[in-house]
Formats: sequence, C-alpha cells, structure tokens
Amino acid sequence: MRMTERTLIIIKPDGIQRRLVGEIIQRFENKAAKIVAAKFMQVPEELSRKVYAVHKGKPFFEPLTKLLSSSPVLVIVWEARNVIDITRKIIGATSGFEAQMGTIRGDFSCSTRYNLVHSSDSPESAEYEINLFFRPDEIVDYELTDEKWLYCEND
Ligand code: FUP
Repeated sequence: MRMTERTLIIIKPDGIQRRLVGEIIQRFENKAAKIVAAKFMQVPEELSRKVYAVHKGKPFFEPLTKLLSSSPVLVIVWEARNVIDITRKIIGATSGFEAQMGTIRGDFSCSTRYNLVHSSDSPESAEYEINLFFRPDEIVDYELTDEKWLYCEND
C-alpha cells in the first residue's frame, strides 16, 4: 500500500500575480490531495534562502530567492497517498519550455525561473520545508469522506 505523505507547495509570486491560484489548487484537489495547512504571506529573504538552500552558490540562487520574496505567495501543505510523486508530476519539469503540456508548468509557464510553483522533491525535503513554514499545531488532522471511493485494498 502506498504511504500517506505530506508535501509542501508554494504558489510563487508569478502564480499569484497571474491569478492562477484557483487553477493550481484545482489540479491537486482533482488528484485527491487534501489541504492540511495553508498560509498567504510575503516570504522574508532569509526564509527564501532557506527554501532554496540546496542551490546556494549557483548563478541563479540570488535572483531566485529575490523573486520568491518579491511579492506574496500561498504556501500549502497537501496530504495524500504518494503525494510527493503525484505533486511533482502535476507541476512538471522545472522549465516551462520543457514541461509536458497538461502539467501546470507545461500549460502556463514559459520560463525556467517564472515557473509558478515550488514543491518538495523528497520525503526529507518535505519535512524540512514544512518545518520552515508551519509549527506542528498549525497542521490540521482531519478526515475527508470520499476516501473509500479513492483507494482499493492494493493501493
Ligand atoms: P524544481 O524542483 O523543479 O522547482 O527545480 P529545481 O529545484 O532544480 O530549481 C529550483 C528553482 O530554481 C526553480 F524553480 C527555477 C530555478 N532555476 C533557475 O532559475 N535557473 C536554472 O537554471 C535552474 C533552476
């Protein structure tokens, strides 16, 4: 059976500015992800540097972290079976030029930097990133009623 996991996504400044919040959230809900925490905020530069710490030293690090802090973002924790992998597939490849049509970036982004959404890429990065934005008591544990219509015993 696939593990129930949590992941963090950030609808980045370009996603907010382009009014794509509803469109983006819809795609995760379509695939049965459940919101367990959310925060609309302007990210301080120090926090942006922590989000992208793995890219420190790369040429795009400074512009990338400045972009994340340039305008408000919507940060969401999603929960579902296999949600980290599912989320990466929904978002698509990093560059909007390369991402497959049908993914968020493939459908809406034409850039490597303005690529609308950030998502955790592993259980370890999910834990790290969720902790950057949320205290444990800000994450809500609750049931949705459709689960029995989503999964079978082999899932
Ligand atoms: P992803 O996990 O798909 O968001 O991509 P990465 O972790 O590889 O990259 C993080 C961010 O760096 C991307 F959102 C876009 C940005 N980036 C650039 O601006 N230029 C590059 O050449 C590569 C990545």
